[in-house]
Amino acid sequence: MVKCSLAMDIGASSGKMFAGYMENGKLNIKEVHRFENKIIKKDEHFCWDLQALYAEIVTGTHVSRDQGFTPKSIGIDTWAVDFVLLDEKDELLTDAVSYRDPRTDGMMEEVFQLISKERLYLETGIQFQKFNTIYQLYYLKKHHPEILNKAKSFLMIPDYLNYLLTGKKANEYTNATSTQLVNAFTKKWDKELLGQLGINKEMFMEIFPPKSELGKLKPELSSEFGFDMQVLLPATHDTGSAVVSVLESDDTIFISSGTWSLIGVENNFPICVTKALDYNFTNEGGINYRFRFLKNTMGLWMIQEIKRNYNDRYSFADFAKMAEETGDFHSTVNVDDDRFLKPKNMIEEVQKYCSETNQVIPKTPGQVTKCVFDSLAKSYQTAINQIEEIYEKEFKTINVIGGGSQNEMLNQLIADTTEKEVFAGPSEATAIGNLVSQLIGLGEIENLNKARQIVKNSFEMKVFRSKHKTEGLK
Ligand code: LFR
Repeated sequence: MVKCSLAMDIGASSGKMFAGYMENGKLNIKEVHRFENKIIKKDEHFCWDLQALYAEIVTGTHVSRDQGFTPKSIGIDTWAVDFVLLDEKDELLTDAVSYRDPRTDGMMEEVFQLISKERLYLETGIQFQKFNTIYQLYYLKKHHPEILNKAKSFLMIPDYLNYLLTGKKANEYTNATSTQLVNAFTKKWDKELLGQLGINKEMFMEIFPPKSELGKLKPELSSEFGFDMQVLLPATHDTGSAVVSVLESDDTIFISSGTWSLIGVENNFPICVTKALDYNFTNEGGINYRFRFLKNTMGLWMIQEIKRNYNDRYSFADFAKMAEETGDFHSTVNVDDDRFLKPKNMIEEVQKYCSETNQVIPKTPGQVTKCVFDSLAKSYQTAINQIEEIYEKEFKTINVIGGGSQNEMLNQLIADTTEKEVFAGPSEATAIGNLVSQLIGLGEIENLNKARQIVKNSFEMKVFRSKHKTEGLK
């Protein structure tokens, strides 16, 4: 039996469990379980199926044991902003409504009537997205005050899954910052903001930073598994865990590429200058109270939806190949337009956009995906220009991490568009970041710096250089 830690990394489209352990100074990871995650419709709302996700955590833990691992600890990360509310008996008062549900339409503007945009930004450092928790809670306040009145505990998705494992209720720091309700300087719930919104402050739990030990499994679970393990907090916001795996360098911009593309740099302090507000950059809380200064831009969600709209006839690799073979096709869309958040049919939405903007309408699967890839690269370029403008400096390299880093066509396109050197990998950055945070918590890795060196030495990276630059050198 190999002693390990388990990382449960749940994204919007799939969940994966990895067993990780150190061997000869390197981190080994093994995928032990994988499953699909998707949004389901419940009472007119788009929701996540939390009971199914919990069942997958239990299954994955059993499987890890069957594959010869003895887990010492487990850490869970998921997407951000979504939550559930519990009543005084710790029963669920709400479904886990997805951030893609239109219930928050118009809520941001209503909140701005109570608290100015500038003040919200100066205190929280968080970018404005209509689905942030603050606007979801405001929707409840407006349309279902009876639910908010009964709520005794506010738990975000990983907090709730941790609660099911341990019986302990706590809010984890990195994910809590995505609510836009945590003060960027005190790192605590901003009671003044909550007061102004008229939202019950008492339901928020104590905030614990990554690397904290939450507790052991509930007795019934440890007897079911036949072993006990610690539930440790990684950065429970997946992007927070992913960025633990980036190259430590002052010259590098990261792109965490998955359902979303998160483009930015890491700092020791939040940057809340006017330009950052104008460009809608965020300062999300990270491990060791670092801040991710980044822009949330559209990611592979559009491709995931296009794949679904073609009835899963093609794989992601097929799409990349077809796009590459498409050749001369140059229509692009503004990927960050809200119309692409949850359209009825992504292919039709892309076609409609091209038609409305008098461009050639993409018809074949290759044309549709080439249009999306080109548009993504264009949006990355804009975000990078904005970072360089705010920093008043040029960054030399880009580190693409996450599942999207396996898309060689997109990597090359990023290198060609930005004329920067692109380092691609690790593709499992989130699970790796989750694991090394646990290992720091357990005292098996000294600190974050050491963890980043270990990641760099343990996983391969591919380099992509601009074709224009290379041709210029010949
Ligand atoms: C990525 C991510 C982003 C967050 C979005 C919605 O998976 O966590 O960081 O803005 O999902 O929660």
